[in-house]
Amino acid sequence: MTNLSPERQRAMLRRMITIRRFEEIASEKFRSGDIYGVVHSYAGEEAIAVGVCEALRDGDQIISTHRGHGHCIAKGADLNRMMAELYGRADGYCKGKGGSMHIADFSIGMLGANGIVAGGISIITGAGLAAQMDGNGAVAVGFFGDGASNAGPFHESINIAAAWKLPVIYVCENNQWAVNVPALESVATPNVADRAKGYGIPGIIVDGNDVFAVHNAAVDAIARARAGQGPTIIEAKTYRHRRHTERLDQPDARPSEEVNAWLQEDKDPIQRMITTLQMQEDLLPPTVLENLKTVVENELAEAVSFAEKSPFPTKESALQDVFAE
Ligand SMILES: Cc1ncc(C[n+]2csc(CCOP(=O)(O)OP(=O)(O)O)c2C)c(N)n1
Ligand SMILES: [Mg+2]
Repeated sequence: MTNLSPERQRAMLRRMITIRRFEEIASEKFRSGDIYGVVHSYAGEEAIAVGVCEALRDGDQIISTHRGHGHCIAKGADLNRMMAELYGRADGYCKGKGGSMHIADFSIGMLGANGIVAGGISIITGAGLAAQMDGNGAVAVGFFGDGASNAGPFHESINIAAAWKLPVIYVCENNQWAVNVPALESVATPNVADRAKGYGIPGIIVDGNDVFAVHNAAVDAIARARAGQGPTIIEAKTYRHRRHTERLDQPDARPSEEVNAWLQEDKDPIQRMITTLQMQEDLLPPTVLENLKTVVENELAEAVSFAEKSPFPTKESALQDVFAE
């Protein structure tokens, strides 16, 4: 349960639907050849980005992964510039030269998606150290996958963050697979959060498809970090709806019964939130839900049209922005 106001709950639902529709459109436009590079869909994991980011305030920072669109949207990134970047256009976040895995917006505290698995974990630990040194009360949140939790940066970063009591929240999105490798085969403990004991910090396991459970866990971990008590690992159990990437030649090793079970309404994070809201009188009348979906649809149609109208970067711009001034 939650004590969030009805307005905030509806705003969270709207963000989750925006992420889902953004991903559906990105998949479609990838298949039609309009989007270049790669696209890793966040569909099915929306409750994690939205539940956590709703607990943050301005000045807090996050870092993302190769599966980064949901984190960008949850932190308030501009949909037009995101879509234009996927389209490889000059008005995109990286002027069309980065694509899906390089979107960042420092003005909203989004330090970037990242193509290096676990690469973001050390960067966000540095952001936590900076916040501690500045004494500004800000926190830093690092999102990463189950696969990333087996890489060196996870262990090195969390060790030092725990020793120095840095204000960092490590959010493991355990979608149970790293490309085609099941977490059960590659993670030595049953839960990633169990590893927190080894660093002397709390390790919390939540249902990552329950936006309120995620939000409550984030509120507690953030309060702890702001109070100078150090980092927390939150492990959110979830599942990705689509295969690892949209690339057409990529196989999906996941058993189809397993995938189908996670696609059902009772597991879907958006449908679950809608059901919860509708159980409370007047929180989400059908007309309000329809209206909300229409607003999202219009925003995304506008983003696609913005991307389509934006020019490709010029040849001359290829070597610009390579080195810092
Ligand atoms: C350092 C590094 N090694 C390998 C890869 C290739 N790679 C891309 S995504 C991925 C799996 C990541 O799995 P996980 O962390 O669970 O995230 P998920 O894709 O499930 O969200 C791998 C191995 C990479 N990008 N970077
Ligand atoms: Mg994974």
